[in-house]
Amino acid sequence: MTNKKNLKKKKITLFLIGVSMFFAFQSCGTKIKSDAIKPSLVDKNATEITFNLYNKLELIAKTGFAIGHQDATSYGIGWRHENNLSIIKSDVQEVVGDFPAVYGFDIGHIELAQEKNLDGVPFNDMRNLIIDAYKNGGIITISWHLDNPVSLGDSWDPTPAVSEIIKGGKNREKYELWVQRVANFLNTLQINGEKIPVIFRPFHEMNGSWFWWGEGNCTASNYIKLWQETVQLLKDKHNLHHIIYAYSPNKLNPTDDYLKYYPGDEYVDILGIDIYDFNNSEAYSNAITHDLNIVKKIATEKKKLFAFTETGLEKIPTHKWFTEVLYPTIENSGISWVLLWRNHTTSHHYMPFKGHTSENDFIEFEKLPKTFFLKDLQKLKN
Ligand code: BMA
Repeated sequence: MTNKKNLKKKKITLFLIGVSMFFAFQSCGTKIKSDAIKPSLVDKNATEITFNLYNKLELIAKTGFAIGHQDATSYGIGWRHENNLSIIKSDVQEVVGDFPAVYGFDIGHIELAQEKNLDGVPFNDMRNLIIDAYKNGGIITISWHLDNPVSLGDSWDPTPAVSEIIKGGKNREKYELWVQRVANFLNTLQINGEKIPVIFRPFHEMNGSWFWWGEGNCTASNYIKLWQETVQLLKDKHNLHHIIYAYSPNKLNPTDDYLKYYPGDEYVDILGIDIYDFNNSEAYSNAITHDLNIVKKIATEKKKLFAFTETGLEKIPTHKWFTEVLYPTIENSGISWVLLWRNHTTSHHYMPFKGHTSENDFIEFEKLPKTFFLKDLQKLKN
């Protein structure tokens, strides 16, 4: 008991340090406007609240890391969101009494102008859930499992397509329409006329060969062109200025170069990495330590933030996985957030839910000093 209380106290102390730092820089420059504290983003015309989001992530990383969950409020085990904003559920909330700090969403199939994303989440509900999460102080990150523009198969259809959608490619026009649909959706994420800042993480895990934009299915130089041209379309053609761009390769194989597909400092704001535990905690921890060291070194040189953009152990069969595997491995890593993947079914989920065997371990994880959930972030708000 005493131990738990001490931990909670420590968490509060860390916050107080964070909050005083926050107010310190808020008071010396009026609201993040001073050049000294304005981060250098891909979008030089990013809105003030977008710069603020980046600063908030930086502040979080100084004392801990935000806990994220993919599709946290869209569905969980045994339930789906029912378009009623007075009932916002989350498996995380049911277990620990608090929502995650980072909310992951995926806009796969927005490019096809469909009503629902690839996992059956209606885009109208997604928009409402994003607005609600942001209103409550949550951080939004969006991935895009888009279909293959050439074969019309899904993201996992490796038919080469990148060379056909970059400038000069046969399917360029179609791709520009797809990006326009992305822009249209992102543009509708607004509160009182102000657009909600979003961390966009397209074309992830490109060093693996499972997506059509991945290793072996396109060249690195074409991948880079696709990324750069996509950013240009969103930022310069569609005038989106509420986007922070995150690059996230998958776990590095021994010969992988983290920067092989890197689109350049002018096109990336946050460096990420996706690493899953395939039922081997030791290999998993070693991979995180090894890869995050590399990401941290590069991010520090580039003066950019970094994050653990996807992770999890499917079904969480390992005893005390959160407190004894994940936490000690990332405790001193310097990441801004860690995003656990979705809770789809009892055989495909990465967060515990009420009644799951790791429920108590996750309750302990929430109490640890560096894990920031939604209420912790709310204390950071000025
Ligand atoms: C994958 C799996 C798929 C899902 C996709 C996009 O990792 O969870 O079932 O469709 O993410 O959410």
